[in-house]
Amino acid sequence: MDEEKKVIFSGVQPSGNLTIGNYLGALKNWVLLQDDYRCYFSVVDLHAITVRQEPKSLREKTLEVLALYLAVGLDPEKNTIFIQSHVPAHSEAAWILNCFTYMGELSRMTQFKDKAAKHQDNINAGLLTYPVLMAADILLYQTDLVPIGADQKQHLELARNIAQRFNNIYSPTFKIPEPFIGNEGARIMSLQDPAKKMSKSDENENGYILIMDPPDVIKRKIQRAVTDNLGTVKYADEQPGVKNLISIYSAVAGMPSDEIENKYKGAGYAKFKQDLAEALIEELKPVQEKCNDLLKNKDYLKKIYSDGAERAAKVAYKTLRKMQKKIGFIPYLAK
Ligand code: AQP
Repeated sequence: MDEEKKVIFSGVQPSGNLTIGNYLGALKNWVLLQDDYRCYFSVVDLHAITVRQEPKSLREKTLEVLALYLAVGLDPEKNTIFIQSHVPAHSEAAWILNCFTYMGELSRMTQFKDKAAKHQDNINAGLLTYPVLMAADILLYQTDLVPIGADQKQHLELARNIAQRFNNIYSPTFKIPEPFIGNEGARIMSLQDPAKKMSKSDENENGYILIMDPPDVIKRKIQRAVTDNLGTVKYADEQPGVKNLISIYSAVAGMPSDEIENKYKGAGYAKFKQDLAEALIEELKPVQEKCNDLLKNKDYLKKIYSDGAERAAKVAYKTLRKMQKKIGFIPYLAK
């Protein structure tokens, strides 16, 4: 029965504390998918090291992201939840796929150009080959659908091209993944610069709200969020700061933007911001409590990621063996 479900792969990098961007754009939507799809949700630590990470912090963040997956309601029985580096097939497949990817394709990627500009002191090869590892993540599980934001479209297109190229050179090996267009995942922008995506690695902490931020911090950051001097709560491109706050409110309260506009007609920004902060605090409270409880139970988390890695590895190695065989590698274990 489960075999008939379409396969979804997605992940978050443990490159910082997760923001409400990660929550509203990814985690909250994943929970809605778990009954209808066979989902692989990975904490993609191999991806995170394309930017320098402090070892202790990377360990903590990896566990925290895992705990958040569970805290938002992802069921470890229904989904395969695992840490990417625990399944070495990802690195092995990425190396192979590197040899089927052209330099020209990689250097065209806008995310590479952005990240290279941002980390000029560390433009490592991993930053360039990041989309090949992402292709490996996706293709190893014969993924049908990948939930992606606009910024990942180019990477998924590349994964499709690599898969088609490999399939053409040898024989059908990979399923060709499609983008998943589900419930419109809100694209949350920085609270300080609404032209920029809200990012966990933003150096300005007022630009983001973390899932784990305490109530007083959430209130303060919302109060300081950039708006304008028009004074009307309106979902309009001319008011990008207010528009972003309405998107957040809408995603949290499940209320369409026109209803929010009506609710705050003539009310000014103070009341709107106050209510938004309250709504966020309420939304995040149970997630924070659950996450804190889980982080106290390291043995339980260990069991979750160990079981997850075992389940993921079975599927991933099956695809990897196929790749190796087709290429002409001599199998060394008769499995
Ligand atoms: N601002 C956002 N709005 C909506 N969705 C978002 N996502 C991230 N930021 C927003 C979604 O979260 C998932 C995982 O993201 P990621 O950690 O793998 O990488 P990212 O997109 O690069 O996220 P960050 O926070 O910006 O990380 P850093 O700062 O480390 O680069 C994806 O599904 C993404 O769409």
